[in-house]
Amino acid sequence: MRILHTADWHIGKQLAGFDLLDVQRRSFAKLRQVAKDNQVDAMIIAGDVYDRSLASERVVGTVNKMLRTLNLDDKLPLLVISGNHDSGPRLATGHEWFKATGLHVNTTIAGAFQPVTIGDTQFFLLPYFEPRQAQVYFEDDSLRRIGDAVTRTVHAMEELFAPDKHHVLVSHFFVAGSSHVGENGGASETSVSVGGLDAVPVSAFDAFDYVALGHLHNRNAIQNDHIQYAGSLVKYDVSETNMLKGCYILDTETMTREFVQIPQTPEFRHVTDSFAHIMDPDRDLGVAPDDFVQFTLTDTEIIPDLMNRLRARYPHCTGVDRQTQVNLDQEMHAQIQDLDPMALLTDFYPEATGAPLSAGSRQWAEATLQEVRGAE
Ligand SMILES: [Mn+2]
Repeated sequence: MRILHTADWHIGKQLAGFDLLDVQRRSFAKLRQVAKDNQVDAMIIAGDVYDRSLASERVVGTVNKMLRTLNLDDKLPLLVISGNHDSGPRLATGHEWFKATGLHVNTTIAGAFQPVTIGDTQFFLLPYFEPRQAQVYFEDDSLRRIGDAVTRTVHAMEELFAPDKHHVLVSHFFVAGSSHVGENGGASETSVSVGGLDAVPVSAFDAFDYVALGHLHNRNAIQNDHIQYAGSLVKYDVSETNMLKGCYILDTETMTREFVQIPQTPEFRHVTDSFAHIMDPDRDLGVAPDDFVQFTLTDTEIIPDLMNRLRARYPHCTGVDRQTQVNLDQEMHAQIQDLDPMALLTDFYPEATGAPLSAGSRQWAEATLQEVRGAE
């Protein structure tokens, strides 16, 4: 049996103020085609279907149409959970009768103990939740960390394991050891990795043959033989411009998976170059007119009306920053840290007042500094 694993659609998300709904619809159409070409038996959507819990009518209409197309037109069973961006109750509206056509939506801890069996595999749908919800569900105040809460949940699931089936978990969490690139805009490798309060240890998932995750937009965030992030359907941050987006096709007989790329149109690119090169009509930067593009300028001087000039040539320019400015700042910062306070003042005083430090002022500053140092 072949199962398509996707996640993090974030329908309704904007990019630097640009509406992405058409981009998302195009990526969805390609995803649908991948499902057809590979004759998959079901599709997993591992959370963050919506970008916001209070989505607009237009966005709700778009998501409904997408799910209906897959489920009713293509007769595809769907396994859907809520992520931290979804409103559980809103996403779950209708789930009681959606089941009739194989559209399985679960947004609660309780629902995670009603596995869905398709062919040779049992699917457990565990949505994103806060430890507080697990404390209430299990009536256990000791479940203060998400890792403990998920471990407890998985132990309870194991009691429901059918011995003659494979076991797949669909979930939406930050797994310890993942590199935290690209969720919510940050390119930063934050320190919430091993043992962090909001991280689930890899060992929590030992019981499962495959763990279909959503949440991190980098599909390579974790390297594990049976745990996989699908990555986002579309590039949502400049840190994701060099990532390949797509989905996974899981073969349940061998429990192996294969990545299928879904190119984004228009593309989202990141270009580092000088303003002159970027504006030169004869130079090919590999940016199509419709592409979203973020620039990092190598120039150091001030460029008046920068964004308007960039957008005149690149209408979908999402932002601009400077390479050199950052480096300069870092260098200056390092130099300043090494400087003696008196040397720093000798430099700073004429910059601030236009006149050099007088002998009297110097004497006074030296005496004050000595006094402060003596007190340390
Ligand atoms: Mn998420």
